[in-house]
Amino acid sequence: MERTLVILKPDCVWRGLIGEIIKRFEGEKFNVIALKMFHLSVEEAEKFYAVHQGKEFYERLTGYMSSSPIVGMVLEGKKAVLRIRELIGATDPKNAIFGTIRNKYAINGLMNVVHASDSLESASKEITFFFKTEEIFHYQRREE
Ligand code: FUP
Repeated sequence: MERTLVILKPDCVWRGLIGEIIKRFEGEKFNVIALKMFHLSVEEAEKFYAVHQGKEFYERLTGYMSSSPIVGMVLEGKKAVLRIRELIGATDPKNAIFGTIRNKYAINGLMNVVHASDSLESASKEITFFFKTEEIFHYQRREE
């Protein structure tokens, strides 16, 4: 089992897509094991996206991510990091494969509905950024 960090971005929240996107993840047998709403400060967004510091979209990205509430969650499941990245699709919706979340819902390469960790290493760092150990749970999926 792997864990990955997912953020439902401002455009997901303000368009009322929170439930829709979580439904997609749960439908693919991922368990939501932590869930919280945040309104990041610019400084927090800058820290979270520090890896992109210096890129031309950095200010736009950190300004956007701190502009309104977001939802952070930890998803658990088999090959979660890779499979969630496949489910969300390419950064720019023009390049996202048909049927992926970003292909269906993203407005553009910035307002692209979801963030998901891109490696096990970043998943671990990003989960720690948003959640304390005691805010993360574990349970078995039962279908009955
Ligand atoms: P992704 O992992 O698919 O979210 O994409 P990146 O880590 O490359 O980029 C993180 C975020 O930066 C994107 F979700 C949106 C923003 N971004 C842009 O606004 N323009 C770009 O050209 C690339 C990324």
